[in-house]
Amino acid sequence: LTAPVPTAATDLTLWRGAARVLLQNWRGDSTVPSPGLYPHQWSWDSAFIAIGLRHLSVRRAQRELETLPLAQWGDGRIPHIVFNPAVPLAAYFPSPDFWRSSRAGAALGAPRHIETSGIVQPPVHALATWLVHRFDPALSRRRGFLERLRPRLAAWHDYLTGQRDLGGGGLTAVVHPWEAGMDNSPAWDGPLSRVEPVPAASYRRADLDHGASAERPTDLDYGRYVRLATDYRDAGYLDTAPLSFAVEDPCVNALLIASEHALADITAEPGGDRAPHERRAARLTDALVRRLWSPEEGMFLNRDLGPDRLVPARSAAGLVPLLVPGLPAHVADTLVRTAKGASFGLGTLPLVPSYDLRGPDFDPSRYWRGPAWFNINWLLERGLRLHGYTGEADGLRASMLREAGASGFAEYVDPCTAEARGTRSFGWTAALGLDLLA
Ligand code: 9WN
Repeated sequence: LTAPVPTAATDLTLWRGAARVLLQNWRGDSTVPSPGLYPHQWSWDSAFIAIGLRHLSVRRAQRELETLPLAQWGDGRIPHIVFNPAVPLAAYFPSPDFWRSSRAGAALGAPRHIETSGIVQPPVHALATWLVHRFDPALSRRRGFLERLRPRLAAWHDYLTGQRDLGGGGLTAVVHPWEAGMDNSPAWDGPLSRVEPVPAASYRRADLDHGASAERPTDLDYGRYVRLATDYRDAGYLDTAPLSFAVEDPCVNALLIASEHALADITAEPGGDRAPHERRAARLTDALVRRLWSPEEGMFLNRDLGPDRLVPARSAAGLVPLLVPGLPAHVADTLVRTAKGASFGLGTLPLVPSYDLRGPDFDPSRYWRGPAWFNINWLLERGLRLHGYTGEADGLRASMLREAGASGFAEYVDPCTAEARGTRSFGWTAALGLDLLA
């Protein structure tokens, strides 16, 4: 153990509970989000988990972040799932025999001996790497932690800002709802409506073995997810192939900007030039505001690159840019006002919901269509602090600490009652709880 164990009784209970989850979900060189529902390594989960794991074991946190890019493809993409070959195929769908990465992705340099998915997830990795480094710089230097990760993180960001600038406007785009990490957000309903679902009988949903169907995406959503993933795979995972789904997401881009700033720090630490990364972060920030800011809604929206227009759905993804350091002050202030308003209830509800409480499709239990998620609330807490909203940040922190433990480290909770939803003993809920406690 590298962190002091807290002395206050309630903190100690939370600390013990969170530590238990992280120890139980550890698989030797990375952490599973949940042993039943998600039994492999997930990309953005690993980054959030490492941020919390550093308080228990810096070595494990470093290992978590080092393991993931071992599965990086030659074109720079870090896959959204790295499959554990010891887990039976039927345990999770889509399984490695669906993605067939080592064959279908061969031309793009997919690893030959590790099976992965072919899509990506939000780039939280450089941010996590920098936070883990800073926690114990001496150990990090001794192990060459930053040296090993820096070129891989740079290639990852080059991929996202290069090949994935599908709209040509200076932002990165997602080609599947799973890539944004908010799988069934109402923000995808419009863009997804153009996608022909595959027949339900052509695959088996393993998620329903572990999760209540009222808390998971619908079969219609799944039919469309599978269609998109199949088409992408059959086109050899090429981003130049015609894509029926391409969206610029404010949360993904905000995380890319935060991570690009972290990459500047990572580069400067051994004496490298931070300027190219700072310049890229500034360009991305300009593009984010130019392409995704909606003054009418007082928040950021998704841009659907098919018709090239903003999607009117108000998802919490549109508040996450609050964590961008160079955001114009009037934009940051407006975001906080929106978060505190009737749509998102910051300061009045236990946690900020994933979707507008007053939106036509709001559902307090169904996954990313309303429930509150701890990673999004952690990002907002960070953003509030960054822009000087200390009181709001303190309130959100206290609430997250209370609900993380009370919910049994739930995957998500009802945003109004804080009742647990989804799976329990969920990796990033435990990790980020631990991080807020420290
Ligand atoms: C698909 C692992 C992942 C998270 C995502 C969350 C959920 C997967 C699924 O679980 O997605 O990637 O099977 O539902 O939406 O954010 O990374 O925890």
